[in-house]
Amino acid sequence: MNEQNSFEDFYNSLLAGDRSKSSAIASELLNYGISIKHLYEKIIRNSLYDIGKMWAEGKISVATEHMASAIVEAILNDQYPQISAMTKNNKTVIAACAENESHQIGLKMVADIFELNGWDAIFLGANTPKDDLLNFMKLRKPDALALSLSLDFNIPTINKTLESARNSFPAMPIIVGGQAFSRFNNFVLPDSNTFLIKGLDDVEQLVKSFN
Ligand code: B12
Repeated sequence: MNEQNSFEDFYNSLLAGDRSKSSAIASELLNYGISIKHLYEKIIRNSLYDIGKMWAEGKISVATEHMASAIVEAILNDQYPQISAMTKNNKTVIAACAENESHQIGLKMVADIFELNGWDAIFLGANTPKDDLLNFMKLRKPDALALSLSLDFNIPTINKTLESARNSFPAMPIIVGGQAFSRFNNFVLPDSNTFLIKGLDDVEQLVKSFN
């Protein structure tokens, strides 16, 4: 297997809207023995980052970007049977994007890493209103909360969510991540049980420390 060729084939098949070829490349890579984390970051995430650049430069349309992200979401969902087949540890994480945040693919990858490590991940996805999230958490009593943010101008919004979650759940681990935090360098973690994590290796390491 040549990883660079696989990356280029995957990227091109996303741009062409070829769902079956994109899906076949992902399956071949997993059959070849690469890990889910590697597939997610080196092939899928990096393809979307390049697609984001093309979109920002006006070289591809919004429609093409939507098509590519829809194919990616389908491929992530296709992985669920192997991801959830682990022994469960009776722990639950709630995974949500902050209010006004529509970028949910990275968060879905994070939820899958929790699942791979025996957790149940309740994936709420994009644009989760703060009060609804809090009410849902009170109902489901999770063991951890994972919050994702891609847009740096949404930092004040996530701060309000963090404050409310911490008031209601004083000891619960809260994990935040997403591209907003690499662009906004002044983010201050509110307490020692809130973790700012960049990539899936670090997510897995942290999750293992909770098990
Ligand atoms: C697809 C996409 C969309 C889709 C999202 C669809 C979906 N279902 O998620 C849609 C069309 C909704 C969208 C909308 C917009 N988008 Co957009 N989008 C993208 C694109 C191309 C890919 C996003 C993605 O999935 N990346 C791949 C994932 C896997 O990467 P990731 O999110 O970084 O996740 C990784 C880590 O960050 C981390 N992580 C992520 N979340 C979490 C959470 C936790 C707890 C942890 C620990 C880790 C973690 O783990 C992941 C694996 O490594 C990006 C380009 C890019 N650079 O990403 C632009 C991009 C993010 N979008 C951008 C913009 C500007 C917008 C819009 C404002 C455009 C507009 N004018 O309407 C809107 C905003 C809507 C909103 N309110 O949120 C800009 C943001 C620029 C900035 N400075 O903030 C980008 C960078 C494009 C660009 N080059 O300009 N977008």
